[in-house]
Amino acid sequence: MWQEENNQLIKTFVFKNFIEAFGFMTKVALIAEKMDHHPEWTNVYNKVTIRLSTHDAGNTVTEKDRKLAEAIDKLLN
Ligand code: H2B
Repeated sequence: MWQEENNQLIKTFVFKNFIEAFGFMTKVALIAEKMDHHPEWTNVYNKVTIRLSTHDAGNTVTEKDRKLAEAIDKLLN
């Protein structure tokens, strides 16, 4: 579940290993570029934490963040 806190949508994804996590990040990167909407994220080995907010809207959560969150979730089903 994406949690909304401090004007960000936040979710942590856990994978088997680093290469699975990085593969996921690669797919997210292509989607983000296509949507011209980019994540703030951290990766530690098999975990990827994504934080979404819209910088152009003063770092608030907008429809763009919700759309990107939905597109990211779809990668995993
Ligand atoms: N990503 C995010 N997360 N927020 C933005 O406001 C944003 C972005 N703006 N990616 C886009 C790029 C903008 O800077 C470019 C010029 O379209």
